[in-house]
Amino acid sequence: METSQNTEPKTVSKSHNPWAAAYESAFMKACRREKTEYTPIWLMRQAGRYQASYRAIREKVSFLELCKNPKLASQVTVQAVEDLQCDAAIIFADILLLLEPLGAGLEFAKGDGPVIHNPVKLADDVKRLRSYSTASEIGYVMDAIKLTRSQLPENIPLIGFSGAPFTLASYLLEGGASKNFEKTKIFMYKNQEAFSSLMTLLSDLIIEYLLAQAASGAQAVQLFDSWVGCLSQSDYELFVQPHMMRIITAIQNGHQASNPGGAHLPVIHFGTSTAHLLPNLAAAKSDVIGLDWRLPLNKGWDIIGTDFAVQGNLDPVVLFAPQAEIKKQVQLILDQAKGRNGHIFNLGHGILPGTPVENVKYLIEIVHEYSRI
Ligand code: 1CP
Repeated sequence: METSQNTEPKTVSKSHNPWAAAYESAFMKACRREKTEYTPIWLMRQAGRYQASYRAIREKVSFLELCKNPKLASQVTVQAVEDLQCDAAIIFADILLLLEPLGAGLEFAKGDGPVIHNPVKLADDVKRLRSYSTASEIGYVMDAIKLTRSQLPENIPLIGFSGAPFTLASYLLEGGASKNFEKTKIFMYKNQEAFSSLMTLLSDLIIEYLLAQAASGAQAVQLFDSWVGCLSQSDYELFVQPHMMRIITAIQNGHQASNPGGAHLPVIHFGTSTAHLLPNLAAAKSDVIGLDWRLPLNKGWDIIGTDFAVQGNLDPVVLFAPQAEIKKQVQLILDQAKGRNGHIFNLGHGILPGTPVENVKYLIEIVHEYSRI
């Protein structure tokens, strides 16, 4: 496998620039709300258990070993794009990797999802979390990004990502996955100062991490606030929104400062069950807002307004339906987006493990075919 010799992002110049083709891709144009010849599509969790090639690799290595091996992580990332013929790659990693160097005791237990062995229970536990440098302690993600950028076709942009602080904090406080987020909310109400310190600590790491991913070759970044929809609007405003505003501003300013005159770094701000929070998400001023399927795409877009591109919003369960139903639902979403620049097709949440591969490929084909002008 070739290793990359020249992976530093460059400003767009007239001489050959390995970043120019990705910059002019349909995905990047849609992030900038420019007109595209067809609607670009990529899928959250496009690399994963629904693919036989992924399952074959996972028979040999654990999930954490896969994430920490840049060669394998890069292979899985590129394979998904080649198989699906989608319009963007997302680096293979996990939002929870950021928690491991804090001393959280991260484990992906077989069949049970993630486990945090040292959850935060008391206000003082926040003080015991160890701050660290993302470049050195999770440098394997940056290495995987460099390698992936050198392996991907030049016109396929590479998306970097991080969990957003609330969603990451929820794993630290619950000790794993949760339905009702009681431990998270009780801690947040009881220990408001410690909760704010935790959110600040995570936000600092996220900013450093996403800027390092961009410096290594990620051309857009997504913040996954998957579980923030469990909060009321007033709690979101008080406990989360200031942190999201700080993170997105710091990423955009930090990227500009290290690449004067260079390409803007689009930020995608994603959450689920956020219909009631959309004006608050918009206040953080990302470039793109990810919408789930609970609200029609056009209604979500009307709420956030025309200053944003949108990503979404097919229900992942529709991919288990007959292809005629998939086609109908895709056409509905594309019709709702018609006449506006800046739609990136995606699911409203990640691909589910048992999804039929042929339906995922069919989805991508019909999005391209039906949206082509
Ligand atoms: O092999 C396996 O069984 C591991 C399954 C798996 C995979 C393929 C996990 C465990 N993570 C991933 C990869 C992953 N996770 C990617 C890769 C890139 C791609 O999209 O192709 C990404 C972007 C994530 C992000 C992620 N991890 C999120 C945010 C998105 C979302 O789904 O809301 C979350 C919440 C996680 C935590 C996580 N990691 C893995 C699981 C099963 C979970 C969810 C646990 C839960 O329900 O709380």
